[in-house]
Amino acid sequence: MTYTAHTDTFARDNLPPRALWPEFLFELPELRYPARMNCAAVLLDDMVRAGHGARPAIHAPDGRCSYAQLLAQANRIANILVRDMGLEPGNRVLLRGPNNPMMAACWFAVIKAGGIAVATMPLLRARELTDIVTKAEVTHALCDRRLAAELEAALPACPSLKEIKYWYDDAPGSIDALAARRPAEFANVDTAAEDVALIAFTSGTTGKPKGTMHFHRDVIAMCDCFPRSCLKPGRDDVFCGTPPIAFTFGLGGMLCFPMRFGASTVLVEKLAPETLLETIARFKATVCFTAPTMFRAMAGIAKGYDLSSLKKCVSAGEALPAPTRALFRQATGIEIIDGIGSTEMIHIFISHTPERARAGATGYAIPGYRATVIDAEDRPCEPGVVGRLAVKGPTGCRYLADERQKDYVIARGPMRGWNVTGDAYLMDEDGYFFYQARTDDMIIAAGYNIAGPEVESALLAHPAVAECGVVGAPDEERGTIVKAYVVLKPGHPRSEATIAALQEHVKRTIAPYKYPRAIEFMDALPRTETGKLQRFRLRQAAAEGSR
Ligand code: 3UK
Repeated sequence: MTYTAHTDTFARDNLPPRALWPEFLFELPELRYPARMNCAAVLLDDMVRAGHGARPAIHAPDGRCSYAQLLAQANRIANILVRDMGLEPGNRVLLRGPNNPMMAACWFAVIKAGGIAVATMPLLRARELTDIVTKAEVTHALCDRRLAAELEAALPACPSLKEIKYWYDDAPGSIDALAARRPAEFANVDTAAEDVALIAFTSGTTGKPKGTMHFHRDVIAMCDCFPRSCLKPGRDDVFCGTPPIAFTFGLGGMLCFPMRFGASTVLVEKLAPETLLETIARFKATVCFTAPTMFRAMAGIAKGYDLSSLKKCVSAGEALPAPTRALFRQATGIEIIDGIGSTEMIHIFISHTPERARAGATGYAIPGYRATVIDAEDRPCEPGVVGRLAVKGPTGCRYLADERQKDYVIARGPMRGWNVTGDAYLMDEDGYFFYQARTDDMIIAAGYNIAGPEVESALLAHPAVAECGVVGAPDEERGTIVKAYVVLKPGHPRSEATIAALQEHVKRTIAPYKYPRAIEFMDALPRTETGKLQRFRLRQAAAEGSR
């Protein structure tokens, strides 16, 4: 490893052993980065130096700021971190806030000062914050005042966390107050490209959260892969969307991608389908990042909004069902760009351009990455055969001190160094990848392997269905049956007749043995803050026989 700027070597000391690292590929010339880089300097200082200073960087409901203003604010906060809070390069800094301009400025400030950003989802509770702070030995925190309560509740159990400051706060020692008095210049810490820049915790549904470590180089690589080859943004693009900056999907889409291309981003704290549509209309947004359910909800009400500015949409986090792609295209004329990414890989690695979209497929391995499907013994599957998705590229999985590293990265044999995402996929003859389910979400009913998302996709094509989730439910007679939890659109009765109609519809759409023998109606489905369906909760409900 090359020169490090970290005087606090915690992150480096807790990287997985080299033998368990994934293999990294830097086949594209644009992915060969210098040995030293600070990714915040690349995304901010270098852009201002290149003449983007006066151009808009962030739009928010209470105003906008230019690249030069964002740089100045990030520098002021970096000065606070170093002078007022005693930050040493390599210290971990918790960031806690919704998507707003201060959250963005603080993220850049931490990275500029050589700190390691540990951004957290706004809704996390004291218990979850404690797990993260203790695991990453977080020393400092920058937090939106409105989210102080849970952080303070966590403090007694977080002895490593000694320095906290709040923003959007009137107190004399707040970030806002101090920033006004600190210089707008800052000498960036000259980090190595292989110094850890951020630790992102997985929005894991079970077990202790896993911290994934990403280098400065990885942040720039995520900008130079998916956006460059699939999204192709330009400097006049205005990004908007829902993923939190604390989620690497949002870190890329809502902050780093627009900055890398000299474009701008709309940061809005809370977005529902209506408010996201209003945001697009009000800020003339051209690019929208969100999850499949949001696209589906927006399609239903898009008519009432002026979406003429919108050109490109990116869906990730969950599989994009073919009916949702079709509904959104009918409503807006836009062919959604689907892409699978993960916190471990930092961002999207299989996707497509809008022109090369295929219904039901996530896309192909994007330039810079390779992907394949393997069987239980790590052997490549033939096209058309369902197996485990494996990928490698310029980014990859490095868990912070975690035994589970060997579950994500193959440690031996001919596939050594490939990242295994935990998804069941098949690849067709053309190299397109078709999502089936999470490997552990496959339903085995009457000896058949059934992928819940395929049944969901079929149900979603029925006009009565707003949302649905399909899992295996224990059944005395049959072992396991397919069970669907369905949220109906307004005006459709929760009746036996509706159940029968939905079952008939599925039998006509896909192989009849896959139809849901049980259907239960719900007001809403259980989802994570990142928009993912919590299938384990549906499985629990099914196991408890909540009917
Ligand atoms: C699932 C998808 C089918 C899949 C993420 C884009 O979701 C992100 O990261 P997470 O760590 O979850 C990863 C898992 O989510 N998934 C994500 N996208 C798709 N399944 N089609 C998709 N398009 O199970 C994957 O293993 O929360 C997504 C960028 C950055 C991210 N962190």
